[in-house]
Order: sequence, then structure tokens, then C-alpha cells
Amino acid sequence: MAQVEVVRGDITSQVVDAIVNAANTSLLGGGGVDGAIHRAAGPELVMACRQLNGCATGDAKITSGFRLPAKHVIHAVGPVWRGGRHGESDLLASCYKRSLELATDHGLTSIAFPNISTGIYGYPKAEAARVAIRTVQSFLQAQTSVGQVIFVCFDSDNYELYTDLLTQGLG
Ligand code: AR6
Repeated sequence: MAQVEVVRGDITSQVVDAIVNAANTSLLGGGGVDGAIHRAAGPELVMACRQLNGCATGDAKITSGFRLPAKHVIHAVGPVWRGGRHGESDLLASCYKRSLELATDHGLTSIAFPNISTGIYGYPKAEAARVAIRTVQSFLQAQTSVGQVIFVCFDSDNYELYTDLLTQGLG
């Protein structure tokens, strides 16, 4: 079984095969973690993203990491929270699953996730953490090259939620 870890910090400094971006459907950059990743990766990243023709909510696409220490960026598009009855949890789960599928397709061994949708997109943090952990743990039951998953929490709320849930062994 792969290792699942929680760290508090900035995802742009993670030395892994891929960091996941909480992007929007244009894939052309934005605020939050998306802005931080584009600043750290350099202008080559938006040039590569322009070739991808956007990305649907719940899906993900991969580029190189350019000037980042991470080799690749997987751009996942989380749902905007609209009260919870608009398929938000399935779409959020799909972001984590599609990112892990892409990592597996590319033979990657380590991947770091931010807390997708829990910033500008307003997804309640506790519910998002459960979806993220459950989806990752279920994916890791299958055959995959991925041996290390890191949840990178930027804020203390998310860090505490993930630490508690993983200590209890569940999402
Ligand atoms: N490293 C790790 N996590 C971070 C960082 C960082 N450097 N900066 C922020 N976070 P958000 P969303 C955390 O708003 O809710 C963009 O404009 C943050 O604390 O970045 O999915 C996109 O272009 C929060 O827990 O993404 C989209 O338009 C988490 O990252 C929109 O925001 C996600 O917050 C996506 O919104």
C-alpha cells in the first residue's frame, strides 16, 4: 500500500513527480494555489496550458513542471460549491481520481495534492477532506505506479482536518 502523508506548507516547493493544481476550466491561470504554481513554474507553463484547450470540471490534464522542483503539474478543475446538491462531491472525487489515473499512465511514483475547491471555490473543508482521503485510499487499492501521496495543506484548518482523519484511518 502506498504511503499517504500530510504536510503543512506551499505546494510549489514539493520535490515530487507531480504536483496537482487547483485550476479553472480555462487552465490559463488564476489566484490561490493556481497563481502560486504559475509564478513558480515560469511563463512556459501558461504557454503549455494554451495547447490543452481547457479542461472540464472534474477532469485533469498534465504538463511539465518547468521551473518547479516537481517534474510535472497535473491541472485538475474542482467544482464551485453551490450548496452540495449539484454533484459537487462526485466532481471533487473525480478530480482526485483523474489526477491519480494520469500519474499512473505516466508511470509517476509521487504526487502532491492541494485541498482542491476549498479556497475560492468555497467547498466546505471537512467535507472536501473526507472526499479527498476516501477517493485516494480507494484508488490506491488498485494497480498503480504511485507509491507516495502527499496532501499539502496551506491553512491550519485543513492541516488539522487531514491529520485527524488520517490518524483515524479514514476519510
Ligand atoms: N500551496 C498549497 N496550497 C495552497 C497554496 C499554495 N501555495 N495557496 C493556496 N492554497 P484555491 P479553489 C490552498 O482558492 O478553491 C483559482 O483562481 C488554499 O488554502 O487556490 O479550487 C483558480 O484559477 C485552499 O485550501 O483553489 C480557480 O479559478 C486550496 O489551496 C479557483 O481559484 C485551494 O484554494 C479555484 O478555486
